[in-house]
Amino acid sequence: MTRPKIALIGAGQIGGTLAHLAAIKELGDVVLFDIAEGTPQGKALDIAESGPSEGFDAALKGTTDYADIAGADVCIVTAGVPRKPGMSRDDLLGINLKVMKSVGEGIRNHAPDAFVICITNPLDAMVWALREFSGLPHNKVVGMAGVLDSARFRHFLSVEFNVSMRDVTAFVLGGHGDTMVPLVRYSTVAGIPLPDLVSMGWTTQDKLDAIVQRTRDGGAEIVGLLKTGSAFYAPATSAIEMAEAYLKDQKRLLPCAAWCDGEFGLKGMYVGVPTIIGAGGIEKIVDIKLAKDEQVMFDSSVAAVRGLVDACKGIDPSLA
Ligand code: A3D
Repeated sequence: MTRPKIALIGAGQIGGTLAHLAAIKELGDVVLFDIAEGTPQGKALDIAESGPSEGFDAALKGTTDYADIAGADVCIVTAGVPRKPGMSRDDLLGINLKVMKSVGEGIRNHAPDAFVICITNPLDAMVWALREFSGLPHNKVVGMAGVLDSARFRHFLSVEFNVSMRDVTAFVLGGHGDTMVPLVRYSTVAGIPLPDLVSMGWTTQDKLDAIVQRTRDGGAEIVGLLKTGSAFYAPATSAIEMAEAYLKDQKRLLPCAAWCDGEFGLKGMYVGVPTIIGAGGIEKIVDIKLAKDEQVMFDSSVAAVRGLVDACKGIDPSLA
């Protein structure tokens, strides 16, 4: 039996971290692709040389030739540009849309059977465009955002409650932007919902509101600190969690930007919703019922995503 093949399109900050994690976890052999000659080759060799100390068996190859991703089981896309301080994710739209066109064509021509995870921002619009350009089935193309946003929420909650983050579950839905929807009601410490923990005096509503806002601003907080780019460790870890769920048929329930065709009352669009990921890709969208205030937030997030998709159609008429 051969090892799975994982193609990473974009060998920048997230791409390099993805390659290192995939190798350490022995998820498969890794191909790092980038247009910047030398970067993918250099990172692949550097990571391969960490193998003897770490003790992993995985082959790593760096390339600028799409032919090398042939037959990939998973493609994770980070190609494009990240934010700088003062920029919103939406400011990246024009540049990254062109990148999605070339990446989509590369995947269509060389790895049409792959499970594709998009990370490039603005996420919900880019995963839509990548699906359009690649022509792959909708259940095999998904965006990573909810796992990361939920992980940030979980981290902040575990610090506030002084409990292991393993016991904190949290859910963030909607688009990956300022309008994302952290679902307080569905977030728990070992099954105890956050509103109950407020009633029990574990925290106050004001503190919880501040954590929700910090989660929404989680990406900008890191951009502000780094100044030269955006977060990459936690984004890479989140995408690896999704790739592993697919490769090992784990049937994980993870919030992802998935194609909704009726679910959540949406007809034909990508947005962050709870999904089940297994060997069939996105095997199911878990259509939870939202409370009135949650629905209002979700609707405004959906409207923001629709605006970005319309902007893509305006820039590239082939998408209209
Ligand atoms: P960076 O370190 O700049 O890496 C991007 C790489 O893409 C560079 O090495 C480029 O050379 C390469 N690239 C550019 N154009 C192409 C092309 N046409 N084909 C192949 N490669 C190309 O950025 P990064 O790794 O920090 O971030 C990558 C993307 O992820 C950005 O768009 C970020 O905004 C986004 N991001 C998303 C999240 C989410 O949660 C969704 C979180 C963090 C970053």
